[in-house]
Amino acid sequence: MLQIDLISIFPDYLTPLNLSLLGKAQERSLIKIAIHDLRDQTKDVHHSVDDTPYGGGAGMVMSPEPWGKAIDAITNEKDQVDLIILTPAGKRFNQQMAMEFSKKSHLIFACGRYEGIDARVGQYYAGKNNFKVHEVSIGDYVLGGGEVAAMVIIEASTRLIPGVLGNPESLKEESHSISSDDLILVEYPNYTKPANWRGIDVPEVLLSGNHGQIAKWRLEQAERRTNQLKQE
Ligand code: 6GU
Repeated sequence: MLQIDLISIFPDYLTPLNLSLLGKAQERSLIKIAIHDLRDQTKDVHHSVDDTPYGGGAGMVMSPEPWGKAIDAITNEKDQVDLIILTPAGKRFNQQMAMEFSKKSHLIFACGRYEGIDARVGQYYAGKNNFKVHEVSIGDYVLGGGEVAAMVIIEASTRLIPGVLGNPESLKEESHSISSDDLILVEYPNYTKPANWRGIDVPEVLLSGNHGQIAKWRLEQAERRTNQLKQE
C-alpha cells in the first residue's frame, strides 16, 4: 500500500484526487491519500505561512517551521519517506520518475506557493537518514503553486501500481514505447467504429485481419510521428 500525503494551503484544490481511478484505488486499498492544510500548523491569529525574503526582492517566501511541523506530524523515524518538493526549479518529471515513485511506500508532496519554500526545509530532511528529498518540476512554465503539479505526478505514478489500471495490457503496450532517456510515447493513431465517419475511412489495413501487416503499419506510423515531433 502506497501512502500519499499532500501538504498545501489550498487543500480543497486537491479534492479531484478522490475521483475516478484514484478514488477506486483508495477503495481497493492500493493507495491511501491524505490531504493536510499547512495553516493547521500555525498559531498566530492570521495563520501566516510566509514572510519577506532575506536579501530583499519581490514576493514572499514560505516560512520553514509550519512545513517542519506538518511533515513531522505525518512521519516517524521508522518510516522510509520520499519528500517531493514541487518547484519550477526542480528536476523535470518524466515517465522514469513516475516508475520510480510508483514503487515507494510513502510519498509526501510539499505544495509550495508564492516564491517557494525556505530552502532549509529540503536541506533539513535531506539530512535525515530515513528521508529522500526530490525537487521536482513538471515542465518549463510557471504555475501559481505546486498543487496541480502534485496531481500530475500522482496520476502518472499511481496508474503504474499493479491493480490500479482496469486493463494492465495497456501498460504493457506503453512500456514498449519508452526510450531510455525520456518518454517518447510514439503511439500509432487509433480508430474505432464506424469504419467511415463524416466521409473519412479507417485505414484499410486495420480491417484486413492480417496481424503482421497491422503491426508493420502501426510501427511505421509511430516512427513517422516520432520524427515529426523531433522536427517541431
Ligand atoms: Cl512543480 N511548481 C510551480 N509553481 N510551477 C511549476 C512547477 C511546479 N512545474 C512547472 N511549473
